Amino acid sequence: MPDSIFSLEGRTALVTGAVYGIGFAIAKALADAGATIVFNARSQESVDRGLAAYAAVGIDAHGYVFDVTNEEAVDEAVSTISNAVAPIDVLVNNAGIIKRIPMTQMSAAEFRQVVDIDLTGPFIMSKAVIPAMIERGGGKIINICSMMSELGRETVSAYAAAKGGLKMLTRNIASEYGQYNIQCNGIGPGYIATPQTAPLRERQADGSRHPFDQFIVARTPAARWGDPADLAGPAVFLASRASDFVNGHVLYVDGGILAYIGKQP
Ligand code: NAP
Ligand code: GCO
Repeated sequence: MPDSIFSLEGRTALVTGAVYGIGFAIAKALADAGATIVFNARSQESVDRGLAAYAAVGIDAHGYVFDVTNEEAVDEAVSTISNAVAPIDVLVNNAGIIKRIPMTQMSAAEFRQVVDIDLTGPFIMSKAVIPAMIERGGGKIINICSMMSELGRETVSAYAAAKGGLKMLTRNIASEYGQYNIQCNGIGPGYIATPQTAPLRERQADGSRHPFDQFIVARTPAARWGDPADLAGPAVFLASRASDFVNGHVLYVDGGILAYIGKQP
């Protein structure tokens, strides 16, 4: 329904790192709402894999090869996309990595790599698209945050620092550019079943569930891991006119984890 406040007809969305996982699910949701989809990956092989995946669900997506930490490549890609496809109306900063290493065993280089991709990448991407959004009268930026934007846990110091920073970058972009009708919000997924969390869900040698798998199910009121499709509605909401007065907010899509002390043993 083009006149729906949730419609993305006529809008172009760039979702970073959206060949699979959460990024792909969000891009599919935005496409289903009418958006033209652009995505990136770090290799042509990955882009080709993504194009095939989108085609398989009827989406004629546009794929570009660039690393979100490479400012020159990002600036060139945003310019190319604007000319070859359309100016970017919606940016979803999804690309991200995690390293699960006890902090005292993590090298500074490993820490910097996580922060560079998960925090500096969204800065570089947002800086690249905001000037044209201002010229065009507005835009939407959605940063994919995390439970680790609010909580810590063992072995994820770099990731938590980056995602905590991403929450504040979200608030600062909202503060600095809200006057130009740019809304910058976050989505904070809970524990979602994707390749990134596969190690936390692997079956044990005896066939039992991974202890972390059991922990998350006990810690989640919904008593399940999230599916990437659970993020579809929140993403469409934050990309659409329906959220034009929502700014600097992180929408947690976590099945209730942040509200819950956890099931008693
Ligand atoms: P994923 O399965 O590991 O996918 C991450 C994607 O980002 C991959 O396509 C990856 O491409 C891409 N990427 C990584 N570094 C990149 C870079 N420098 N430039 C461009 N693309 C890059 O992760 P996911 O579970 O879908 O998570 C997506 C986002 O949600 C991440 O920001 C993650 O932190 C966040 N998140 C995940 C969960 C969860 O439970 N899964 C929960 C909360 C937040 P390659 O294939 O080339 O590596
Ligand atoms: C971990 C997980 C989490 C999820 C997500 C939770 O090792 O704890 O990977 O960090 O990826 O960020 O919201």
